[in-house]
Amino acid sequence: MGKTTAVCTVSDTNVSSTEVLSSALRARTGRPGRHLKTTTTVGLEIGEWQSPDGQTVSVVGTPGQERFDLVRKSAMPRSTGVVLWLFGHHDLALLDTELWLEFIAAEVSTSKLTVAVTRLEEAGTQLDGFREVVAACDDRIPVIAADPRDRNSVVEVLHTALRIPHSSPATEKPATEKEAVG
Ligand SMILES: Nc1nc2c(ncn2[C@@H]2O[C@H](COP(=O)(O)OP(=O)(O)OP(=O)(O)O)[C@@H](O)[C@H]2O)c(=O)[nH]1
Ligand SMILES: [Mg+2]
Repeated sequence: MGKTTAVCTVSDTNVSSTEVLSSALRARTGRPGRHLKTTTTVGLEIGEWQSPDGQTVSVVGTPGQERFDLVRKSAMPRSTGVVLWLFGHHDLALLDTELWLEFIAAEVSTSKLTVAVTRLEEAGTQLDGFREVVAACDDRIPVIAADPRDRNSVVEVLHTALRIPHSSPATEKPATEKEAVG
């Protein structure tokens, strides 16, 4: 959780919004939402970020709800990096992690995956549990704590997702366009 927030926090341009009121969604589907927020994303939201070496990175937020899996599946394959944003302050966070990894691994190579965990401080927990679950899927997947409201934190996630070395960003080869999907 935190995808929409992260895209808006880091984007240098206006982000096209596909947020709807959860109550409107509930009224239409007749099903209660499981999330605690008043809005949820139903399509792709696209922002732009300039990487330190001058490349334009499209930052794409996807819907988090299961019913929109076709939208996620359409965005993931053509991305350079995929970020799984997880809600750390949650009783079922580790199970959630396992299920999402299974879903994503069926769609794209785990070599382009990064896991970002939010609200760890509120949960009073550590990354260790998440690292264990992620390593069982692929121990090369980076796992980091992140706050989508904080630009530096989201930039760190993007560096990790795009495998940009933190110390020498200028060594990256120029490419026409990169894409990071969350
Ligand atoms: N306190 C706190 N709030 C957070 C943190 N991360 C996200 N939030 C808040 O939690 C909410 C997250 O909402 P979104 O960014 O809309 O999450 P999303 O992943 O886009 O959700 P869906 O589109 O429904 O899948 C926002 O109100 C954020 O401000 C965090 O680390 N700490
Ligand atoms: Mg969203």
